[in-house]
Amino acid sequence: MKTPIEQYNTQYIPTWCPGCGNFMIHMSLKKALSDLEIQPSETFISFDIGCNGNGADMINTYAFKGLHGRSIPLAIGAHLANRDFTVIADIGDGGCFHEGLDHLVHAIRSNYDITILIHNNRNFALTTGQATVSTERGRTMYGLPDGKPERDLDITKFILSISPTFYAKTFSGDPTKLTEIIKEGVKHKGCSVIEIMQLCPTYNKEMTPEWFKNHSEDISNVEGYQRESLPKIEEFFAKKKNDKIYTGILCKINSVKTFYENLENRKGYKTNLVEEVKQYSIKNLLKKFE
Ligand SMILES: Cc1ncc(C[n+]2csc(CCOP(=O)(O)OP(=O)(O)O)c2C)c(N)n1
Ligand code: SF4
Repeated sequence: MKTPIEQYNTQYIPTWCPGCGNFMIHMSLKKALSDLEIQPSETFISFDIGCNGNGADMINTYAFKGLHGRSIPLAIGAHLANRDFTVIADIGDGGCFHEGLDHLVHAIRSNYDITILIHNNRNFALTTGQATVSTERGRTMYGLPDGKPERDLDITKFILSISPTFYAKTFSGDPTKLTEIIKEGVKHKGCSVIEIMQLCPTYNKEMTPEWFKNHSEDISNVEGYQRESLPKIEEFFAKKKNDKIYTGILCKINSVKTFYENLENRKGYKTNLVEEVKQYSIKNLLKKFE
């Protein structure tokens, strides 16, 4: 059944700052689900803590807002309970690369069939702009009047080093491309990581649309780039000498089984865990606590 985009709207009004990239990310997510004809009642999104997570009230799907850095394990749990659902984890760069970094690593490594949307605004925004691992070294941030002292982490190389089966990098200021990438990520069988460079005009003033245009290039412009070969991709980024941000689908590997497909004890099961647990009564177990 066709899913009009309005079906994903709620009565709540966003409180994001004017010009915040979260508006476009939300709109693109709704458009992608609508284009894919995925019903709100067939979608689960786990939201993180942060400005990104404030979107939880503004999209009409099943949603859960957990602790900071934990939206990925919540999504994994929901997916394993009911694999008929489209499951998405929404998270900021602070939650993803600090509080919840271990969850990102294991989600990718295990290849759970979920989509992870990382809102990378290069700071902890909700708590008024502290430095994250993706804030440029030397940048003056809240609590760091002399600039961020730590070395940078190259997020792209880091994610590629965990052997993702789908990794894309894109920009909140280009909703058309963002929508297409979300659609590809949701369709991919396995863990799809979509890192969205997100406009945050309040605490990341340098990253304007103009700045992004001058500092990025679509990977499809790179002749001979092979997004299906991890060794070739890693070689490309290892040799990269410029400071360009490459966008688009950087990696798409279809030959790796998902976590569930590798589970020997679930082979042949046609049912989902949510249906199976209904067959068990926990009355006797509860009696112990009476
Ligand atoms: C475990 C834990 N650590 C820290 C906090 C405080 N905290 C709440 S929101 C936030 C910033 C969130 O930054 P990010 O995840 O990048 O999301 P953004 O606000 O930038 O969208 C922090 C540090 C918390 N709530 N829980
Ligand atoms: S602080 Fe930044 S991320 Fe948060 S709502 Fe404002 S512009 Fe958006």
